[in-house]
Amino acid sequence: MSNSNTTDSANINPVLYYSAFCYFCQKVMMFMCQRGIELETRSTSEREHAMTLREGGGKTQVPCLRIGEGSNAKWLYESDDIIRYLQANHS
Ligand SMILES: N[C@@H](CCC(=O)N[C@@H](CS)C(=O)NCC(=O)O)C(=O)O
Repeated sequence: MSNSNTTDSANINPVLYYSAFCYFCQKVMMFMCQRGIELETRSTSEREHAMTLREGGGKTQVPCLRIGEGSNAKWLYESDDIIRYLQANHS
């Protein structure tokens, strides 16, 4: 992953935005469970988290993995891409 900062964003615990009713979120969370990957998760049923996701990532689609923090944060959508990222960085 290219990053012009000295901070390695892969080392910062990502945050998973999800909805309990979303199949694609379940798929990501099942993968995490199988691999023993524990991340902070935020449900978009909480308005605050839904707004943060929309403002940061540009859309309310879930699942979305926030990688890094602040203005350096990357917002990774698409369950398959999230699983690939976790496989490479957190397995
Ligand atoms: N191709 C996406 C599909 C994700 C998707 O369709 N998410 C739905 C919930 S199951 C969603 O967030 N819909 C509301 C929205 O896009 O704002 C993936 O694999 O992650």
